[in-house]
Amino acid sequence: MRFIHTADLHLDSPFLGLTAMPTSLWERVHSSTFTAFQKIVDDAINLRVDFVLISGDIYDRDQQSIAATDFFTQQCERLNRARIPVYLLYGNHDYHVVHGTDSLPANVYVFGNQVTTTVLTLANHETVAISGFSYDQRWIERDQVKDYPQKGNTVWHIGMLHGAVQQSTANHYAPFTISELASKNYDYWALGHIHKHQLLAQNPPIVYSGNPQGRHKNESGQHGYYLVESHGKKLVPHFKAVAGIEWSTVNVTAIPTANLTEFERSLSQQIAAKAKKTPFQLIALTIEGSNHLPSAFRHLLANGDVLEHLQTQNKANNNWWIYDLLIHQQSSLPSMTDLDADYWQQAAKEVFTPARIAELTKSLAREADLADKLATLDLEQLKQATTQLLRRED
Ligand SMILES: [Mn+2]
Repeated sequence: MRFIHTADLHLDSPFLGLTAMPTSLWERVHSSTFTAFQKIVDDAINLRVDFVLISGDIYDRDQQSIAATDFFTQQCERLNRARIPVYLLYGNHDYHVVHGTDSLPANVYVFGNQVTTTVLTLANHETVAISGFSYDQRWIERDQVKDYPQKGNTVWHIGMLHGAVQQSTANHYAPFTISELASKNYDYWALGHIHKHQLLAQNPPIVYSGNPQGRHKNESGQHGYYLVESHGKKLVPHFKAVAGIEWSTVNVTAIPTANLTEFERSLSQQIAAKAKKTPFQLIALTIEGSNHLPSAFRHLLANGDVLEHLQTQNKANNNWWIYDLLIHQQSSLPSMTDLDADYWQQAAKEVFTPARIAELTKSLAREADLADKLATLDLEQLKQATTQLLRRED
């Protein structure tokens, strides 16, 4: 048996905040969630897998774009023509009350809002039970795993679940424990929700596939899917990268030079040496040691001119795009007077409090997932970024 486990396609993610990008690159970035899933479907067909599992968050928003639904239906139709069944459930981003197959092709099995189990018979007559459920609301706070049956008479049993390991507080996404999953005696757990691919356990594999395409800087590194194959009585997952765009950070050293052109050339050379060659890199450039630069250079770094020059010179580059430039905090900023510094510290203490962030979170909670992002915000990082921004206004 051989199957594909994917999740969190987040089709039609908006990729906000990438400005100044050449149109052709922007189009490539904007279509990358589509391209990544298309590659998965290509692989499914070329590798003749027995079936494809999609563990939730197929769409980025509960109000899906027509472009996204049309595209997804077409890709399922390709799998249908290749006689490859698809098993899917909806997660916290695309939650809704499921009616039948949601007008998808006949090869697609859509899990309803209660845990159900369906059994597939493979060409070699082996039986595979697959259990799962779809979200009907953004938050599912009740542990759903107790509704999943124990493994029965089938040769294989796979659990599909969009959820997160139970924490001490804020369990909004079908919380579970690893031992609880293991106790079902299944052969594989195909998880969705966490976007970083990882195995929570080996035996049996309890696996987050991650999203096939990172959508922002916090989703850096490789993204793809798991190809799962039977080896005797075990199911073994192999990670396959498909993302066409990778978010990364590159650290470079500010080397004092005679003029700005040389300075920028030295930055470009360091990036060329350090950036991964493939796939295409969206780079946040971190500059170290800028306190050794002449003040005119430091000013051009801080006010965004250097970033703009690097972007302009780099327009035709096929390997990377620098979307942000960060000056390493240590002694890299123009000095404030002691009085200013005192006021800043005092204001920062009052402004960046968990209570204030929580208040802001509430007022913005209608934005899907924003509440979660803000809840996990790194206060120190926010403070640093804000400091840098404020000091650009000189
Ligand atoms: Mn997701």
